[in-house]
Amino acid sequence: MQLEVIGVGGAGCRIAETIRTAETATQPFLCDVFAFDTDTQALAELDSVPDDHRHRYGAGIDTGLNGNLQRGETLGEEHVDELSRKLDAGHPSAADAFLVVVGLGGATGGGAAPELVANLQTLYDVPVYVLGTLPADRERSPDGDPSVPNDDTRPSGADADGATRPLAAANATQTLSRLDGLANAVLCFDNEPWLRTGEDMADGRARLNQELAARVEALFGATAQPADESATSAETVIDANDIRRILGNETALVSLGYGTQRIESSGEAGSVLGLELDLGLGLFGSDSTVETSAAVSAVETTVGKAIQGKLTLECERANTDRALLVVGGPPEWLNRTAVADGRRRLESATESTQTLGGDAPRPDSETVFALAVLAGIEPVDRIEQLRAAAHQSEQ
Ligand SMILES: Nc1nc2c(ncn2[C@@H]2O[C@H](COP(=O)(O)OP(=O)(O)OP(=O)(O)O)[C@@H](O)[C@H]2O)c(=O)[nH]1
Ligand SMILES: [Mg+2]
Repeated sequence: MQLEVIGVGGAGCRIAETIRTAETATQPFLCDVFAFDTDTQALAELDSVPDDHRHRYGAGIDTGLNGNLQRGETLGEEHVDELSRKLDAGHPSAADAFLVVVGLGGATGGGAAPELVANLQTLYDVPVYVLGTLPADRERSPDGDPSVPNDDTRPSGADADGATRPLAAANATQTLSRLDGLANAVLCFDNEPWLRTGEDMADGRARLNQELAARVEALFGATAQPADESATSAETVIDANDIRRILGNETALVSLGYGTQRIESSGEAGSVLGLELDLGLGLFGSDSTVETSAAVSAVETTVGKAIQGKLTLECERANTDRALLVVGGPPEWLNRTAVADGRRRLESATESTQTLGGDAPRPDSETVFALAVLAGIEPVDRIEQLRAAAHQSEQ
């Protein structure tokens, strides 16, 4: 599935750029990565987005919108055609889907996303997904998290690194409502549980963005046509249609689970470090064979982490409408039975009858990974919490 990724606002642009760096040469899945912001400096701080794929918009605004969502929405309306036209510097018509990436607590990204998504829906005939981060509680005020010292020396401008964003929860819930019925699906990443104790957004965001980008790569890279034609193809291929079916068209909220396990392969055929049991007797045959139990165990472990471990948005797994499991790694580690068992495990955890599974061979990789996509997970406690916080901030 070839993706056109469009980051809008500070978080959106940084995450879009991190997705770009997570793409591998063997599993290309990106058409283009664009970065749009009202904040000159935030845009200039990006490293790898080409100049003609970055665009600053909003005359007279230079430092972002300080969380003023109403202004963000007005600007989004006024500039949506301009932003959409900027895509012509890339290959939007070649995309199988769009991914509009925003920090839902802000004003620039959150304000523009609904307009942009609606416009892309009219201009192109492919799904438009949103990838949105939910704000952390500690952004509300410096003492929102008791573990964060109240540091009066911090800048008070909402967009300054480490500053508070008292409107973040209200912005997030409003933008989510506006996206309802416009985006085909909304992939969510909840910042709060991913930050460490005492860590603020500015300190933790690079790590969070990498965690998120790894999951995005695992999902969309799984459908990539291998750059090398001779590369091993999957036993059960996941294609763009499978992803479309699971994500759906009804603005379902989507959460991603992920697990990896490093496997130590010497790179020599038939020899796998850590399997000294072989003792040179050739017990496991030749030619890059891997002991079945080791492969089964690696798949089981990563699938367990993907299903039961920390999700990008915590939810009641049994509420999931549709689910997809991708198990990837060197082909000799992708034990078919274990991969099929993994899918059944996902089916039973989600109690969903619409569950798909497939594998993603990565011949040169040194890890086995599993990615679980849970789509249609509402109601979500965290969103209700943000609604309550938004309500409180309005009083
Ligand atoms: N995961 C992640 N979240 C971020 C990052 N930067 C900001 N956020 C979150 O995104 C929200 C919005 O921040 P920005 O993206 O900077 O806001 P913006 O769209 O630029 O809007 P304004 O600055 O208000 O004009 C914040 O409240 C944070 O919750 C980031 O790099 N990664
Ligand atoms: Mg900003």
